[in-house]
Amino acid sequence: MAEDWTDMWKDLGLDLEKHDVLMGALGSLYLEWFTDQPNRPETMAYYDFVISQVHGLRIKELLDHKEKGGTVVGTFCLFVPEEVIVALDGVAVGLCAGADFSVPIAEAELPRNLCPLIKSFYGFKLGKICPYFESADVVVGETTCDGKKKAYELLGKIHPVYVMEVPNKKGPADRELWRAELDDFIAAMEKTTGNKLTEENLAAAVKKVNAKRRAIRRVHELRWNDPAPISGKDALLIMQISFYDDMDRFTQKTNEVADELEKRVAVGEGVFDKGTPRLMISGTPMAIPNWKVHQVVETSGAAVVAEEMCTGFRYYKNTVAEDAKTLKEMKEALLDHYMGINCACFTPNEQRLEDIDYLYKNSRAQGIIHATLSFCTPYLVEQGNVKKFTDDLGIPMLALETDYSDGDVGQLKTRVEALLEQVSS
Ligand code: BJ8
Repeated sequence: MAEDWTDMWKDLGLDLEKHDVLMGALGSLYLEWFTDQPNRPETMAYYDFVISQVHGLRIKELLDHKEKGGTVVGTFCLFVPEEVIVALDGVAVGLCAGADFSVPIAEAELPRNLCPLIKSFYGFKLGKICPYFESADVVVGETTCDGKKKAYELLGKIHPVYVMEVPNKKGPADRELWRAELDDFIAAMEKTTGNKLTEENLAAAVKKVNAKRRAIRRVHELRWNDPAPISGKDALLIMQISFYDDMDRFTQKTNEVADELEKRVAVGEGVFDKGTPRLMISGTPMAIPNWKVHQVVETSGAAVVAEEMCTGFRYYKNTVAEDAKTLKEMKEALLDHYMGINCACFTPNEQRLEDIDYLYKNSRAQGIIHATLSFCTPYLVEQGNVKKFTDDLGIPMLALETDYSDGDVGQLKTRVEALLEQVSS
């Protein structure tokens, strides 16, 4: 019989009524969009289990960790150095930020014309519907965009928040700023966790996080084959779950998926027919349960074979150097890694175009969808650079701006179909 987690949710102070509605909707959507995909890799059963327990067993694990003296740290951005959190015996969890359900709750306090990711996470806290939020000892925010920066100010009034200042450029002075921010962050996390950062615990944490990044990369690169051995939707799901799950278990299970996919590739087995049109998606991150664009593409006769986004290539592209010996060298290696994330919050951000080029060619995509969350100024403005770049190379590109509602699904489908006509002509 399925475990009843109601008492745990009550103890966390969740609004049970709202939480039930959310979980009911998530469950039906998942069944409809994921479990019925034809010829799914068998190893995806683990991720089905994780989703079935996303607010149950995993939350129990986090609470057990806290009971043993550990810390839970909530995050929303790749810039928060998870290696430091792990080294100090903390668990980093990506907080709920991808559901339309919590957006109207946030709109009681936030403007309507604001990115849905921000409204979603703020609504989850305000409405008391996210057990990850309620389990987090502290939320670490960042100054990557104005909306988030100001929302953390409000969030700080209802939850413990620590904000890192992320530079806007990548010059020497910016590196200095980020170095000071990293030092302050380490000091703050040492205080929160009661542990001290050492060469040993940081080296072990770097190896652990690198192993996770490499496992995801294995799965994502196997999609470069034709036929793709796994759907884009499942590859995105694995990426999204990487922000929640126990790290060692996730790495092991994701390597098992990669092993299965390698066998499929060896015999030419795929989830789509060989020759199915291949699209790459580039843009803002897609937090659970934001699967809309992938669903539209993969029900329109195409496969998503790569994501140039933080829930994709930007996360696993680089690992942190493992050969640093002293704490000082290790911190420099962390700086190198984090300054290498090509987010649109930087200006200029030309290296993102190199990433797009690399991923497009290697994944053997035939077109690009630039997908941006509504009101995300950095990515919407940068879209112009991407368009010019793809036009110069003769790459078909579709620019989409969308939110978490399903009101535009029909229109998205029509536009994706038009892109596919262009791809196959
Ligand atoms: S490193 S992409 S995760 S900032 S919240 S910028 S969508 S308006 S999420 Fe991001 Fe870190 Fe960069 Fe990646 Fe736009 Fe919305 Fe801001 Fe957003």
